[in-house]
Amino acid sequence: MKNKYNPSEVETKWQKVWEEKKVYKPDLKKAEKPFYNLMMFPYPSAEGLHAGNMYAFVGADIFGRYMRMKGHSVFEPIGLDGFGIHSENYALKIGKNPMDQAKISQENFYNQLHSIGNGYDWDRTVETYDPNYYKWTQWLFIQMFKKGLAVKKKSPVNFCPSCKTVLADEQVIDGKCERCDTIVEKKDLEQWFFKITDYADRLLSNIPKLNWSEKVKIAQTNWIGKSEGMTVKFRVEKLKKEIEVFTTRPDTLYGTTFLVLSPEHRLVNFLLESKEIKDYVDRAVKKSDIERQAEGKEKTGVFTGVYAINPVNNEEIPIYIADYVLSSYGTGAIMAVPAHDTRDYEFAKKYNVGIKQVIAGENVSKEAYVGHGKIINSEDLNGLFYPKDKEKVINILSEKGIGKKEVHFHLRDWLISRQRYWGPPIPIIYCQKCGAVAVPEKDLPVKLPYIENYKPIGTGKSPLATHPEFYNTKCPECNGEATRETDVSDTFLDSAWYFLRYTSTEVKDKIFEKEIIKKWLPVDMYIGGAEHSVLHLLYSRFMTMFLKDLGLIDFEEPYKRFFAHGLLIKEGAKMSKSKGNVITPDKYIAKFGADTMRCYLMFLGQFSQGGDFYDTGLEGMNRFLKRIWVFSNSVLLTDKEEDREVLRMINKTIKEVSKDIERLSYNTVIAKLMEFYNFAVDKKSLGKDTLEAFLRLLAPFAPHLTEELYQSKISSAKDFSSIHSNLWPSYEEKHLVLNEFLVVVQVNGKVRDTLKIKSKDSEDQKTVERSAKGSKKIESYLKDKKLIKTVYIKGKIINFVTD
Ligand code: ANZ
Ligand code: ZN
Repeated sequence: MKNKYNPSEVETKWQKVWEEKKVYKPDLKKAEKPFYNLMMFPYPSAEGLHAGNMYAFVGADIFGRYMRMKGHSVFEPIGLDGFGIHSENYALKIGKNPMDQAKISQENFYNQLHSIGNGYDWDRTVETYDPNYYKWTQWLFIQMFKKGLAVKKKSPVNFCPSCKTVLADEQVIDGKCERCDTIVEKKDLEQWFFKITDYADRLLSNIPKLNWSEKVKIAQTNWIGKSEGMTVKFRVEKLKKEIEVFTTRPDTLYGTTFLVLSPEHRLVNFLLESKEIKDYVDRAVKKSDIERQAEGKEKTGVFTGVYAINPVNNEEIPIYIADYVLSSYGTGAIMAVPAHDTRDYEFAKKYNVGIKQVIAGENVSKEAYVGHGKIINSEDLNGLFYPKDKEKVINILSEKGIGKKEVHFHLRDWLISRQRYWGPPIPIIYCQKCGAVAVPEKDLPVKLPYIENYKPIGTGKSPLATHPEFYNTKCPECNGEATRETDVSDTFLDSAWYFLRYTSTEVKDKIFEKEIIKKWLPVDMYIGGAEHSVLHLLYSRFMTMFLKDLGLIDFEEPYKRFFAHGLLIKEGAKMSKSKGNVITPDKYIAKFGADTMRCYLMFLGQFSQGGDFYDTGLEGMNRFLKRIWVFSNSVLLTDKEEDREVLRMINKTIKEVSKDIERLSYNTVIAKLMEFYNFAVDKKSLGKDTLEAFLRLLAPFAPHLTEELYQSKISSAKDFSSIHSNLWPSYEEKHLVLNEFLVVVQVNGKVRDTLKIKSKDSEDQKTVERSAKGSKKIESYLKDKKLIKTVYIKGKIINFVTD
C-alpha cells in the first residue's frame, strides 16, 4: 500500500475492474429484487457534461448505490437525448452538420460520464438519433395514428421567426421562444397532434396515488386544469343566432352585464360593421395568447353595437369583442360578470358597462368581489351559497333548460410536428388516392437522410421538403405515386418512452421485451429536475397509459417515486452560457479526483434545494478524503471486542446515515461521517468491523476511495467482491444507549467540577449526590456551608445551593 492518496490512479483502476466484473450490470432476466434507478435523460449542451448535470447524476447514483448495497439488483442506465432543436441549434451555430456533430458530442459526453464514477450499465445506452431507437419512436407514432390519436389539423401555432420553427405552448415563455428569446408569432399551419386531451381525466385522477412531492403533483394538476361549469346560450335577435359561453360560475348568471367574444370567434365576421371594429380585430389576432392574457395588462376591446338576451331574466346586454378572451379555450366567448370577476371588472370600469352584485360580501364599488358568499339578486337562486351549492345551481339551471353541465380542461393536444431537420421523420405517406397512410412497420425506420442544407428554411416546411429523393415514394396501399411527410417529430416524444427501451436495447424486432418490462417496471426511483415536472412527466405518463391500452404493458404510471433535485448555481448566479459561468467538472476531477468532486457537490446543501459552487470549496473536501486515506492506512485494526463508546458512535452513525440517505439528505450524511471521523481519528486502534462499516457508509459518495481501502484493509475474500455489491451495515439499538454521562457539578450555579456517571447510576439522585460530594473540589466549596437544597437535572447537571 502506497502512502499517498492518488485519486486518478485509484479511480481509473477501479472503474476498469467494475466494468470487467460487471458490478453494475444486473442480469435483467434473472435478477432478484430488481430496483430500477433512473435519472433523467440528458440532452447535453455544447460543453457536454457540466457540473449541474454531474450534480444531478451523482445524487441519483448515490441512491442507486445505496439500494444495491441494501441487497437489490439495481439497474441504472444512461443515454443521450441527442435529437432535437437543442443539439441542432448548437450544430447550426458552429456550422457543423448535426449528424456529424452528434458523434463527436456522444464520445465526449460518454467519456466525461465515465469519469464521474457512477454505477451505470454501459451495455445498455440509448441514443435517440440511433435508427435502432427512432425506429420505435416512429412505430409509436404509427400506433397512435392507427388508434386515431395522431391527427393532422390546421391550427394557429406558435412560430419562432428566428428558430424558424413551430413551438409547443410550453416552449413559449412570456411570449418568447424559450431557446432564443425571440417574440413568438402566430401562424396558421397544418400540424400533427397527439390527442393527449383524450387522456386528461385519467392523467388527472391518478395523481393523488403517486408517491411524488406535492409540488410536482400540484404543477401537473394545474397544467391539466380541470374546470367544471356550464355552457349557456345567449340569443342574438339581430343576427338570428346564439352565442354559447363557458362559465365556471353559473351562480353569477344574473350578474352578467355583457358578453365578450374573442377576436377569432366565428360570429365576429357578422359584426364587422365599422372600421374601428375591423382594425381592433386585425390587431388583436396577431398577438400571442400569453401577451393577451398577461396580468396587469390594460384591457382593450370594442363594442359591436349589437345586444344579446340573458336567458335567466331576458335582459338585453351589450356584446363586446376583446382580446382577453381566447379563442382556444371554452367556447371562445364569455359572459362577463364584472361584480365578481377581476378582468371583467377592469373592462366594465374602462368601458362604462353596468356592474351588478349577485354574491353577498364586500362592496363592489372599488373592486370585484371574488370571495364566497350568499347568492342575492338572483330570483330562485337567492339564498344558495357559492361555492357550496354549485352543484345545486347547475341542476336548477339545467332543469330550466338554461344551460348544460360541462367540464373543460386547460390541457391542449400535444403538438408533435416540427419543421426542422434534426429529428425522426414522421412515418406518414400522402397519396392522392388513399390520403394519409402509415408507413408499413416492415419499412421502419424511415431513415433521416444525411443532407447538406439542413438549415431551417422558414417557409413553414422542413428542410427535408427540398429533397425529392427523400420524399418521393410509392403509396404502400395502391403503389401509386406518393410523397412522404417531411416534418420530424418533437424531442419530447423521444424522451417520453426511453426508460422502456433501456431494458431492451439489444432487441431488434420489437419495441421492448415484455418479460423484462414486467420484472423491472414501473421505475422505482426517478430523479430529475423540477423544470420537467410538468411536460416530460406528463408526456411519459400519457405514453405509458397508451401502451397499457395497447396491451403491451400492465401498468399505467411509469414512475413509482419521483424526486426533484435542486439546481446548482455558481457563486450566487444561475449557471448559464450567456453569463459565461458554466463549469465543466473535468478540470476538477483531473485535479482532485471524482470522489472529491462527488462529495463536494453533495455537501453544498440539501439535494432537493441545490447548492452554490465555489472553486475554493473543493480543497477542504479533498483534505477530508486524504485524511480518511491516511487514517485507514495507519490505524491498527483489531478483531478484539470494540470499545463501548466507539460502538455507540458507529451504530449511531449507521442509523442516522441510513435514514438520511432514504430521504436523499446527502449533505447531512457527509456531516455525520465527518463527525465520526473526528471522533475516531485520535484512536490508536480500531475494530476492523468499525472501519468496514464506516467505509461502507461512505461508499456511495466516494466509490473509488472506499473500494481501494476496503480491498486493501478489510476484505479477505479470495474472489473479488466489491464493496458496492456488499451489504449495507446494520446497527443495533442496544449499542445506542449512552454508557456514561458527563454530569456538571455546580455550587450556587457556578460550575465547579464534572463527574463521569454510569448510565444506570444517573437515574438515582442520591447516588449522583454522593459521588459529587465525594469530589475533593466540591468538598472544599461545601465546607462550613449549610446546604439549602440540591437540584438535579438528570444526566446533566447537579447544583448545590448553600446559604
Ligand atoms: C363568468 C364568470 C364569473 C367567470 C365569475 C369567472 C368568474 P377556468 O377556471 O380557467 O376554466 N373564460 C371562459 N372561457 C374563456 C376564454 N376563452 N378566454 C378567457 N376567459 C374565459 O376559467 C373559466 C372562466 O374563465 C369562465 O367563468 C369565464 O369567466 C372565463 F365571477 O364566467 B367565468
Ligand atoms: Zn395510395
